[in-house]
Amino acid sequence: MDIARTPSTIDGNNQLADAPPEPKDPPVIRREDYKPFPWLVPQVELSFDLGISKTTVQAKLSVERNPAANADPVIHLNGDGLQPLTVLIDGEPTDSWHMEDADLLLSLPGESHEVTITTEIDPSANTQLMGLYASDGMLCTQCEAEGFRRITFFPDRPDVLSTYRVHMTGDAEAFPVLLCNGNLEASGANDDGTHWAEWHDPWPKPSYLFALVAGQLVANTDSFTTMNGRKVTLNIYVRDGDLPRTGHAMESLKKSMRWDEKVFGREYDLDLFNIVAVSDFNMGAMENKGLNVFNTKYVLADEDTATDSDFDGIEGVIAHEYFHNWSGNRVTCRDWFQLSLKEGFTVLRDQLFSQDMGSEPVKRIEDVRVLRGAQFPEDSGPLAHPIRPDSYREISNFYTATVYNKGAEVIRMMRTMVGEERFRAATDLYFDTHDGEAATCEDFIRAMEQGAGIDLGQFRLWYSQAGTPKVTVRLEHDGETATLHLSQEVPATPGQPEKQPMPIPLKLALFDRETGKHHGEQLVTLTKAQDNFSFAGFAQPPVLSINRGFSAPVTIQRDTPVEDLVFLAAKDDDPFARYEALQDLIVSHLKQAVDGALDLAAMQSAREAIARALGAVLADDTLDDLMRGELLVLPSETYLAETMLIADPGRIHEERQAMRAALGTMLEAEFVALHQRASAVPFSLDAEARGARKVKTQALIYLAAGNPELGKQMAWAQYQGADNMTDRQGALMVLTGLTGIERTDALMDFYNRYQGNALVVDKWFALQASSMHPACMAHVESLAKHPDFTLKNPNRVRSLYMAFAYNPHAFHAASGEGYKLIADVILALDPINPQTAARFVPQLGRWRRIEPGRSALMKEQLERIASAPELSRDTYEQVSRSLG
Ligand code: 0A1
Ligand code: ZN
Repeated sequence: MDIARTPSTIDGNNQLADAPPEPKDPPVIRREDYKPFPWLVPQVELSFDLGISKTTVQAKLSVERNPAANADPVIHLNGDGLQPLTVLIDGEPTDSWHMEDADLLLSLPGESHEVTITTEIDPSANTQLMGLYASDGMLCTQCEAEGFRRITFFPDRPDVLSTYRVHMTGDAEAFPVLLCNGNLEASGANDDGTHWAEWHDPWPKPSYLFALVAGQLVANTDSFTTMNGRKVTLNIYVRDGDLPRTGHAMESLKKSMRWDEKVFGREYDLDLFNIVAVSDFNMGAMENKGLNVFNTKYVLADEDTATDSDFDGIEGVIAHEYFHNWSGNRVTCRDWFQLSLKEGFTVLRDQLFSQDMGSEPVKRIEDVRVLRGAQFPEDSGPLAHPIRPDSYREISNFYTATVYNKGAEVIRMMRTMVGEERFRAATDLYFDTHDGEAATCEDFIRAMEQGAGIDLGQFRLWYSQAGTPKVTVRLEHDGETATLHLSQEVPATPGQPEKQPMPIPLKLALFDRETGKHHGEQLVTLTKAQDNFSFAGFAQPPVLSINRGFSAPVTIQRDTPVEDLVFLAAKDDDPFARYEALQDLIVSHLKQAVDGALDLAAMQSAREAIARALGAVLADDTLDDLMRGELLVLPSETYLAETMLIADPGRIHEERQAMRAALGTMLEAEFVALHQRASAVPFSLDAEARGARKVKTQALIYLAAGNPELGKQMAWAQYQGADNMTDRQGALMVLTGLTGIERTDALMDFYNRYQGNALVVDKWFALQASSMHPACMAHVESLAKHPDFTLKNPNRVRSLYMAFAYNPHAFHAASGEGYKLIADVILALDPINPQTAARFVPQLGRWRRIEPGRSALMKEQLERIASAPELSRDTYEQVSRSLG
């Protein structure tokens, strides 16, 4: 049972209260109902007596009436699964409190008081990993969004800001390291084998940014001197044996700190910045003030155990959490509906950082791929919501690609419209104006308007309307003039049947066919449902390149002539547009193929055109290999399905694989040559060597599809000769999709080599669960019985089951067994870790967009979950929205 819904049985007079009926429907929280909290809590003193299975918490809150709110003599303190052991007002025991569900309500007679409450928790029983929990013998916390109420009773909402003083005591052997937010002010040993530490965080913060860690940890220590000369000690705490794998994270942290000073003028504000890596964590990482807690996946890396993309992931997540120190911590959110205020902005900041650290176009393509693969499907399904949602039942369900990634795109559009300089002026104004406050998206927009001098009246629709706008494009040519006809439609989404036109900034260029050149990129903003834009001086019809750099998160509908796509794929000077043309060429062909609209001859000639375009990519020596590798990646099956009203995942898989095989055959010699050339580049972490590794595995993927025997031989050779994880994993991925002894041998070798390294064993599970092998489902079923598998560790659960759920050919098996398997996982995981369980629901929630046979089977599984007697709020909300 979800503890949050456990009826309360005690009140302040220690009498048994009537248990209220179990709420069938968890309540809906609405944005429009926001009210400031009647009490301020300027200071908090916490005292922890730490133990793995019993931790005692004493919380002393100084509270005073909030002059900006309606007075209320009762202070409402949230709790989740807690019982108060003692309640004191101004040091005196009181019985003027009672429980309301899981919360504690306390009557306060005066204007200001000191409230002291003692609670006791069992971290070892906390499998949700929210609040204080045990991981591998250490204790750590996760408080965003509503975990603090599982530690002590508190107004657990982001607009209540307090300074924290924390005293922690624990066994010196079990917990030699005691960490909390802010600065360590004192520490010492007791006679009984325990020791203690006292931490003080001078910056007022909401409870979701509280963190505490206690355990046997070692640190990689370094330092950073800020632009104004503050010397900051940096620590990355890990398990003893992991220290040699923290170097990349530390370098990433120092780069992030320097970059935020240079690009956003943001300086770090404490003398200490600590990061702790834990292996049990629901998400990627958490930006707690001065004490970031990270999933080990986003800290630990070396060339033997991490791929190039793992290295990039670490750099990006370290930056993301560090950047939150300003966008999130110094300026926080008023309420959880404003989540995109900190997340959308921080994702944009980390994207811009990664663009600057590596290849700008490659990073842009990757980010757009994520948006299309994860956010577009969300925006077109039953879980669609605006980047600033209007309601929720469980806020954990709104840490979504929409709030994060579309949120970043929305701010990126503002930046595109005003330019970098004015954007910086606006972000400076935002930080200056709202420093120390709990702000709203509206505050951000207003700072943007004032600081950058732009009217965002209509643009606000991007915050309130869900759905990916569809822009239809037609180019007409008459005499000397080219006329662009644009129209837009924002699709209906749940709760939003009618939509208004939004401002859509589109970067475009018109190319002269003869010279292959254009007269400069332009920005047009479509603000109406329909509009025309004329361009003079074109004696011949130009070739249109539109939504360059993906300037707006929309889909473009256009019947672009194949020769124009081929032209752009070869000549566009915007690398993103070049990628896009190639993708369009492939997507439009595959859509026709899936529809059965092509006879043999048409199929052959379309594949030849694509092979020519890819051949040009292979031969183009102006491209670096990182970009070449990017251009070779085929549109995903999920994205292809998204471009169709109703998708047949089986047909999509067949046609995409058949095309890949045809390309592998037609370009066999070129791919073999590419693989040979790239294999000669020695290992290093520079762009050239990384590019070489990327194209090497891409070549193997095509070769394995076209000529499995050759692909197998080459992959096996790459596997055996690999001196780094990128090559080894790439080869193993290809082998895992094939049959034969090499597959078995390589998988066994990989497991034996890395047994005991949890992050690499995760890869081993994930490779098999995401493989192209026809028996993937059977493999997953048997891996679930592997001694290394557990439902208790979110990384392991994701490596097996999330990989499977996002492996279309396996998940969408026509028999429906894939759906059943995921529904079983949801039901088994829900009582253990509801947050992670609920994250599987969206895949089943796609049922309305899938062909009727499978659709019915998906819905059936959703209904089976819905009828389970006790569902968490998390899963209940996702399932009911998916069926609604
Ligand atoms: N604020 C974090 C994300 C995060 C959210 C909830 C968590 O609880 C399970 C953990 C992390 C970020 O954006 O990185
Ligand atoms: Zn974040």
